[in-house]
Amino acid sequence: MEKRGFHLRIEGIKNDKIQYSSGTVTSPGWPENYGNNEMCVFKLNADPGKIIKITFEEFDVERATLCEYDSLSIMGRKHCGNWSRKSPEKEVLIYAESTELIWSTDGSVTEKGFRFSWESIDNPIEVPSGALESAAGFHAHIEVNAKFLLIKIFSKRRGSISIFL
Ligand SMILES: [Ca+2]
Repeated sequence: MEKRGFHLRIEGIKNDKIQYSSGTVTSPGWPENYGNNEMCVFKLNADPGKIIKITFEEFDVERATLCEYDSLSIMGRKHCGNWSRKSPEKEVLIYAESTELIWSTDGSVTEKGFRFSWESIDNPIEVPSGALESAAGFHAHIEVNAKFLLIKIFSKRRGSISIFL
């Protein structure tokens, strides 16, 4: 057992792959099936201030209920199967400048594996200041309309509207 553990650790160090800005990542041995007892880390580093967009082209990894045999971990979540519930979405956004994907396989049954490309993109959640200003304008507009509406209700119901004022 000790020998096996040592073997795995050496493979992990040997197979660490680091990419910057954009790239393509495949499972070991691609386009042939991946192997048994594999362990490697893919470290993706986006351009400064950007986030990571992954687009899967292929995903076929030994299926298991909890992906306990073979898996590709993205953001700490294990993925396996062949475009099944346990597989990743075709497009995955990682809201961070860098991430580590961990590939791990057990001692039997191999499949085709995976292939994806990735790129650095602007964070779509960040709202430009111009849009924020119009959002503030929209808010003021709504408030004016709401007051107008309350006045109309008030004039229809007479004194019964005091809770609004
Ligand atoms: Ca396997």
